[in-house]
Amino acid sequence: MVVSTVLLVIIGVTTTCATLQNVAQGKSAYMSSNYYKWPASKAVDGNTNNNMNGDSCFHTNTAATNWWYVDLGQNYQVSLIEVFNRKDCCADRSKNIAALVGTSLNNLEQVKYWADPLWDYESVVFHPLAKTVRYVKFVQTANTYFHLCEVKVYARV
Ligand SMILES: [Ca+2]
Repeated sequence: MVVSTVLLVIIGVTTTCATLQNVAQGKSAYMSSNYYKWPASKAVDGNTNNNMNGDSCFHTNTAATNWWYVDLGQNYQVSLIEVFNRKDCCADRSKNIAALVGTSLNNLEQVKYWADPLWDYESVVFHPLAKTVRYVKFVQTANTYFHLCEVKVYARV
């Protein structure tokens, strides 16, 4: 009886635990301008290679304000956003960056602001309560180029 009760508990836990999955990978991404051969899609190609010559980071032109966003295609219950900065050089350009999320591009909520340059890896955590998100956008006001190598958005699926 004890064994069967334990088994039932284990089965119950297993079936109610949804797995977190990166729902940004391969989705449509957009940015304020495109520099050379590094479009917005490079930050959702599933590759965290942080060397620009690895061709897996996006890169805008220089501007007072630059932005990048991904459209997840539908609303998800997002628990975690991971950001991978460029590391081969110029990582300090990635500063004065606001992270915004929401279900409409016209009504995004700022959930983080990095005034100082990003580390190699940064994250935004929505735990224990996930946020309903379709768009994840970063707006950089650093009067320089904007480049990131990967953005991962984890949701229960
Ligand atoms: Ca990448």
